[in-house]
Amino acid sequence: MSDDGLLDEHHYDLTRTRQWLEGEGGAGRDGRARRDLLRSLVVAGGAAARHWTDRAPVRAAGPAAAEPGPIVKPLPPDLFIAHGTNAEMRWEAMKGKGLLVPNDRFFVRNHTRTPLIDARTWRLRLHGTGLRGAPPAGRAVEFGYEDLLALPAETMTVAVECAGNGRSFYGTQQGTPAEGTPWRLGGVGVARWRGVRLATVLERAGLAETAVDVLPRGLDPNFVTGGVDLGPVRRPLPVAKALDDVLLAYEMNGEPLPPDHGFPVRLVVPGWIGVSSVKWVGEIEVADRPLFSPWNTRFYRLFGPDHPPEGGPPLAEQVVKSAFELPWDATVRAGRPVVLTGRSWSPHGPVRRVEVSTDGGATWRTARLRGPERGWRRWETTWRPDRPGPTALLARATDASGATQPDRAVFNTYGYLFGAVVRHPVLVA
Ligand SMILES: Nc1nc2c(c(=O)[nH]1)N[C@H]1C(S)=C(S)[C@@H](COP(=O)(O)O)O[C@H]1N2
Ligand SMILES: [Mo]
Repeated sequence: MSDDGLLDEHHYDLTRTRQWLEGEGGAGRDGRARRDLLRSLVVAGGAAARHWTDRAPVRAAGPAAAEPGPIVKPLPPDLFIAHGTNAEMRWEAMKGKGLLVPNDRFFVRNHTRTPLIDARTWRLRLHGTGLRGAPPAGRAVEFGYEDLLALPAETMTVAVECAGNGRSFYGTQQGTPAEGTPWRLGGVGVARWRGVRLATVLERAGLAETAVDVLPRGLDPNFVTGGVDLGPVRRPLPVAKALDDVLLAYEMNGEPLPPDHGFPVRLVVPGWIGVSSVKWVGEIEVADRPLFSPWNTRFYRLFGPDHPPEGGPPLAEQVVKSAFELPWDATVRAGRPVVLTGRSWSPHGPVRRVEVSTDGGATWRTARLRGPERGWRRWETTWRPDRPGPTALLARATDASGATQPDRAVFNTYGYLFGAVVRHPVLVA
């Protein structure tokens, strides 16, 4: 049914990219001319998404007063940095907090806007050639919200992190700005997700032995870029990963999923870049052949001078990162001890060591690791700043596999996977 090697995202993307280039993949409803992949990054034209214009309109919030914003929850400036349709968590908002990021300060990454969906009429529709049923179209199976709640539930505490988290440092720290939302380090959050294993739903829908890929689609408005309608956010997953540890989550930190985080149901795909965790999922295509969408061909692959001209090697798992729970450009008092706290995380395994420099990287000390690791690890170290003036705080984590944070990240046009040590500016006064 599935190639276990496809559990590894790097291997998965390499395999799928090769298949795409060789014309093996199913075009299906997501078909795009393969030459598009070989064209420049910003495709000017294309017949991509005519199919998607028949989608149901988004239900607007309440009576047609003011047009609702792209994000529904309040975004107080002490908790968030606004970036258009996205909102970044301020790291100082995690100081003194437990392991989990409370829902009121969890970052939001919307390609368009948060749809308001009525759980009573919402359906999850599974269809495609990877389900047992009459060929060639397969059959459609539907689940309502209550149907999912009635299935065996599972809970997992994992991070969701945008592949572009840290993107702004390609510009500010390395002098090579990348296009896209200029996240600092707040495009990540850890929550306790509860829901049904995607495996359970796939099995109940009649997963065929021949199934290869699943393609979840969001119910948010179509993503239009450069005048081209690319359809709803959707990104294929190999069946091996779908059956392994993917959750169809309906709860976040003990509450029903908030609208901005995917109500009524979203995917949570542990260890994989954030875009895999499709929010507001309404439909899952299950296919007996590889599937493609702009989100695993045009976007979320590595392009640029240090990468092959056609793009790639594509995105692997996230990279090791660290952040201080401190305002950007914080001021600290000279001559007084200050407890520096932060968190580090890795997709490869537990964080084993965190080193901190308070003098711009000249000398390093080892931070104390605190509490359990779930999603990330908290740490702290005491610093007694003496000399007044500007300095930079640096934190560098190493995980159990030996993976650590380099001084520089290899540039890519879209600024994904910034894993280098970040220089956090601080003023000693
Ligand atoms: N339907 C849909 N799913 C989506 C997105 C989106 O715009 N639409 N954004 C993706 C991206 S790029 C990320 S990083 C995560 C962010 O999840 P959050 O907004 O709950 O933090 O959702 C993913 N799922
Ligand atoms: Mo993302």
